[in-house]
Amino acid sequence: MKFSRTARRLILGTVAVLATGFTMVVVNHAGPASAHGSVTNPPSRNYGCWERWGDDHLNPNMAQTDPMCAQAWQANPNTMWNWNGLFRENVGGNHQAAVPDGQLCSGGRTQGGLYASLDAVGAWVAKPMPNNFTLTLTDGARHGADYMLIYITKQGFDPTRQPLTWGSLDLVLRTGSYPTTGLYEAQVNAGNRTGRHVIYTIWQASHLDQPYYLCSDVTFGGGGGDPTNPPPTTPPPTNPPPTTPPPTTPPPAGNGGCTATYTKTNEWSGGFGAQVTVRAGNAAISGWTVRWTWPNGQSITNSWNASITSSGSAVTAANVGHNGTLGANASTSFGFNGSWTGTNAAPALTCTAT
Ligand SMILES: [Cu+2]
Repeated sequence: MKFSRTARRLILGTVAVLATGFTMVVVNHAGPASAHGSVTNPPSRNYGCWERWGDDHLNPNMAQTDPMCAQAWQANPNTMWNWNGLFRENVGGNHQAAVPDGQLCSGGRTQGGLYASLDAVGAWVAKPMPNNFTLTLTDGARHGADYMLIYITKQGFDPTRQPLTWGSLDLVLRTGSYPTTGLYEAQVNAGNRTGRHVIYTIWQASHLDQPYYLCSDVTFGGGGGDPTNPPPTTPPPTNPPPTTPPPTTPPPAGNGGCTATYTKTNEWSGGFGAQVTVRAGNAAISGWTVRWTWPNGQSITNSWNASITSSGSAVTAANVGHNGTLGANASTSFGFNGSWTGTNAAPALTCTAT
């Protein structure tokens, strides 16, 4: 059996938890090394914070680029190290009785309130998703699933300003059972929702009466964008084609260099999502910086997997702790959401390796 990157980081997390002593006894029925699970795509709040910042959680840039993760790390790093332990037991299927309004993302302040910071209302980094998507739950303990219940916030609800309540959710899918493979996928249809939403997943594990309560922040395309803005009078196409198709073969980079490729992944009225792929040249690199100037005054609202600073239209995106080292010809990516008006053309990128 091989140790995935996740497993290795989990072991590091275990060391960190052990170092804090008694906390682990309170929050883990079998210790983090036994690994339970969470929704990994679209990432749950604490899994996302762990994925983006786990190797770099003291980075002061987090407060600006990912403020909700910053407050969660500040409240208790174990919320992230134990991203797979957000469960209750013996609920008997009465989830709404066990988990009060305003506490949905912490499972009703389960585990002694270890996950309370996940209920904080604000601009959690949201992943752009198509309206039909595959939700993935990763279960390191292979508990299986009796079912998953997948809810999505109603159109018009603003998770950046309103606490999540049962009344703000629609149940969109109740799955059947899953065998103990450790990977549970569900095909989810978000209908014609647009803009920011929360996916709320309840995973009923099969080995015990042990449900997990998992919030994932997403944006849906197809129009709308910021829910505080009036809806567009002409609905944009549900799947706007990217204006700049990614090149099939990245241009070569010199020894020690890198290249960066911009792909607009989604666009709606006033907003868009983009991904930048960074590829090392013919030699390994230990860090990278991508720079560009927005051609149409676009601006970045939130980002992940890069440390981004802007000065006017000029943007500098540097690697974070976990994605700076790339082998020869290896690649990584970072992403962001932004806002635009008028024209939303792709910028020209430059990549500098260190
Ligand atoms: Cu478990």
